[in-house]
Amino acid sequence: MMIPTIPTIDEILDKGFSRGKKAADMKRSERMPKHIKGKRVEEVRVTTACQVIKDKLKMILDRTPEIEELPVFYQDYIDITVGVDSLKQSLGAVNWAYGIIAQLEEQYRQKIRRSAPDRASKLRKQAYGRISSVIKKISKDLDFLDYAKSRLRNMPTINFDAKTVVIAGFPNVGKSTLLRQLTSAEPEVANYPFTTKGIQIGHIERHWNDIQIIDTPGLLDRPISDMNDIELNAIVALEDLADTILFIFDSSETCGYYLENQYKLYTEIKRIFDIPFIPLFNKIDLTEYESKGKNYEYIKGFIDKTEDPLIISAYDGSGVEILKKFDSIKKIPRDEEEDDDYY
Ligand SMILES: Nc1nc2c(ncn2[C@@H]2O[C@H](COP(=O)(O)OP(=O)(O)OP(=O)(O)O)[C@@H](O)[C@H]2O)c(=O)[nH]1
Ligand SMILES: [Mg+2]
Repeated sequence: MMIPTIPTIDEILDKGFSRGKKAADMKRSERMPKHIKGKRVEEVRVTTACQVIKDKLKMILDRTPEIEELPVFYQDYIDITVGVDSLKQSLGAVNWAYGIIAQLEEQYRQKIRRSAPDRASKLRKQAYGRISSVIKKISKDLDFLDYAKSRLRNMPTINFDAKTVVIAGFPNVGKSTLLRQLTSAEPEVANYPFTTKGIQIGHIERHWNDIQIIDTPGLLDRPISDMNDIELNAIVALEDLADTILFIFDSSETCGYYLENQYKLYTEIKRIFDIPFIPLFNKIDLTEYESKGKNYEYIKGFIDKTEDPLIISAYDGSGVEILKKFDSIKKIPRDEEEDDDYY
């Protein structure tokens, strides 16, 4: 998705110059007075090379979508992954090169036309030198675009019409396990934190409605400004996509984090996002909560502090209970179209 295949500077120049040479050879085989032909050959060599190079650059610009026209989620995703400013800067450089090559094409076409026949080939060489140096100047930008292409290759495909549940919580609490339970998606599950680094999506159908369930990387209870890029993926999904947040607690604390810290994150996220929440206490099978044994009071303390929580083990078939909660989800309108139309 997103960015087309990016040629290297050598590919661009080789292609341009070899096509220029071919066009010159063709011209040379035409019947024409000699003193005119020499100049025509060089002229066509320069203009063909420029056109081929311009086409290559234009292809990059045309096939890369306007970043501002993308849904906000994609803009934020690109920003976290490669940086919107860097991407724009590199595209700007390609556009700059396109403009300069177009100028050189026109400039040298005229110069060669007006030159003495024996100077034409010298002018052509001069043009080639200048073309090469322009393309070499955008070498780093082409490298960056190629890097951006590979980083954005796995950009998730979002259905912006579907009602969307975003699963959030501390690392290792069972978010991906739950997504696997609820949908046919197969996110990686592992017994260590930060297994999920990007965004995973599963779909279910409820009463003919598509519900999109998004699994996110784990969050820690720290300010957004201290979060790493992996965590920011989760924040962006909450901010741009969530119609409901399914917040997972690990009631067994086997994830390695205290319920107290998990609860702090829960209240913090609740404070930031004005979105309905479904709190869910997971891994109850690892506790003695149900038999009212050890730690019962401790866990109950947290359960009682949350509103209408679900208490489950993602391992058993507790999906139905959760799905029922999804029936009341309402799509939250987001102001993607805050542009000119209204003014
Ligand atoms: N016993 C038990 N283990 C569970 C339950 N849910 C998840 N686990 C285990 O907990 C570990 C973490 O599960 P994941 O689904 O990878 O957790 P996550 O929240 O997606 O983790 P990150 O992506 O790293 O943030 C895995 O070893 C799971 O098998 C549960 O209900 N009961
Ligand atoms: Mg995960």
